[in-house]
Amino acid sequence: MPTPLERWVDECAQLTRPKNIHWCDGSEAEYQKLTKEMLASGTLMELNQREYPGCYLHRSDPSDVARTEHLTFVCTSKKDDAGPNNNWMPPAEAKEKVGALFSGAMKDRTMYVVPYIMGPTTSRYSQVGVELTDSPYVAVSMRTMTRMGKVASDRLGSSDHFVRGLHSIGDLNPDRRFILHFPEERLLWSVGSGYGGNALLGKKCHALRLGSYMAREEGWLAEHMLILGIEDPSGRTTYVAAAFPSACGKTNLAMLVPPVSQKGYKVWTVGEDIAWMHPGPDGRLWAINPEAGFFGVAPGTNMKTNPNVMRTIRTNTIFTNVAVTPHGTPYWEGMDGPPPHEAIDWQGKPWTLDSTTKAAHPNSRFTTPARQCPAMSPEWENPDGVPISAILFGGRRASLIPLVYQSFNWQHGVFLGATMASETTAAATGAVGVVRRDPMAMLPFCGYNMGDYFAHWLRVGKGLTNPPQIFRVNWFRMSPEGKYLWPGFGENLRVLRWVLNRVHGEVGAAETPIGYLPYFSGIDVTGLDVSAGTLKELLDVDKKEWAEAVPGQKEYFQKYGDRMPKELWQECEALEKRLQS
Ligand code: GTP
Ligand code: SPV
Ligand code: MN
Repeated sequence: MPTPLERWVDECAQLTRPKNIHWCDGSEAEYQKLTKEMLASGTLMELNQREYPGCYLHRSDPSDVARTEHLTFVCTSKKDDAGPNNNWMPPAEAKEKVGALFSGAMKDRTMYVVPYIMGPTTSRYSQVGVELTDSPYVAVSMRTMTRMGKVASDRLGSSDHFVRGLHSIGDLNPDRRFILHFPEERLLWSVGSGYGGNALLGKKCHALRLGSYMAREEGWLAEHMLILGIEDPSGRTTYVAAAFPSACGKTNLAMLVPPVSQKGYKVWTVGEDIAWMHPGPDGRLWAINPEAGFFGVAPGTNMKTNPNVMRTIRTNTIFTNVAVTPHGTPYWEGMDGPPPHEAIDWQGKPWTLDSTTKAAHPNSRFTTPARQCPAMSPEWENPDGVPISAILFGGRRASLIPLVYQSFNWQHGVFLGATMASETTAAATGAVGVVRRDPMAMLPFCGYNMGDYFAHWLRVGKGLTNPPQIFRVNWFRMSPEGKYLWPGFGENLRVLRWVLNRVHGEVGAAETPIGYLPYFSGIDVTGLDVSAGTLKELLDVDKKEWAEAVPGQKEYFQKYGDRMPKELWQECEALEKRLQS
């Protein structure tokens, strides 16, 4: 009797007609073999193996360098269940239309059967998925990003309970590119792209879009959040989860290195992109990182902004769309030291210091194993997860939003997350720098109607006797001259210290219409180039500006019609009232 997996592989092979089928075991030997084949075919290029052992460069198709939100669909039977936050196609229509693109798509190619686990191998919160792909780059990347191969097929056994993901790079033409989610069947179909979030199906497609859908059914949260532990000088470790939109600072914050001025503090990384959080028997929220690797933004990464990841990516890393120096080492804008006089840019073209174009693509990335990160928490693979004491929501906002403030309670905190907006970045195709609503940093990743998602957040909070405290942060507030007011990166620990103090009831706060703000003495700026005036600007709450912002929030909520929970409307009204008084 064939297993459910064997039957499904067979069905997909009938449709896509691969030349061979390779069942991935996730072994080192297999990784070496696939790498060698990709070096031979030109899919990978060797970097300087003395300086970057086991590191390779991949150049993607120039039209396939970021997530494509307009080609991403949630295919629920009812349109309203996908909500105005998602593109929608009826499942039958989607299967007919995109089935035609899959038909014969793997002719002359190998189909890799990639079983994977999202989450620590033995955790009851973890889930098995299987991705069928015709891209060896995807197969080896999945080995870095997930627990891939035999561990996963062993956990699956002959069970039918796994997320099915069918992926083909197709012809890479954006006109024939679709990223489809069928949450009712726990099924993913992705064709026409080899890019991370579109093609490594365990990540955004499974862990977030299908994950959020399952989380609502089962009473937990699947979120676009980093997870970190802060050990203070007394030896106490407090865990924080933080949602920032794509390319807004999760990886950097997750690996923060305390500056020398912050003696006795240590930050432990648990995750840097996704958190699965379950209510525990103790009434707290417990988080696991479903991933095993980092798919991080390269530009701007250096020994000052993120020394831990710079150390992580020196071995066993695939760089995608970065530039290469004549010395064979990777290069991107914002790397340490003076830029090279010449390089080969991300498209393989000669580049010099005089070039007006970027050497690396603004969304160039590294794929690297988490276990290589020197800051990895000893708890990062704990099957029970870590208990979360604080949740941060942070966007990229030049104005209005203070450096940090705290919600009055869970419901108000959900309102703070729901009204988040942020400037768009190069992580998705489209305009960069445009402020858009991005509730909980989940706009591109919530696999169902966002009105229902807000209601789910409220419900989860009600079930927690010891819920995390909720905060908003903004590292990106600017002076009228367009300069960042806050130094950011390692110095963000000073803000986290205020968060910790609030969580542990160790510091007071000013009650303002928008929430609890730090007193000026609450943020330690000793030794920083941040004047009293600048700190005042960072923490300023301009009642008039806030009053002007509320209609936009209401207009956004209006989109969700009767799916919008009344509690968040009440929060709007309460905010307006507080602003008037
Ligand atoms: P995804 O992987 O797309 O989800 O992104 P991410 O949220 O992990 O973003 P990441 O940490 O890679 O940060 C991306 C960009 O934000 C880089 O250009 C960083 O230099 C910049 N950045 C991160 N932290 C800070 C900060 O504290 N201050 C400032 N000004 N910029 C920051
Ligand atoms: C993001 O865009 O938020 C990422 C990169 O983390 S990707 O996996 O491509 O979505
Ligand atoms: Mn992300």
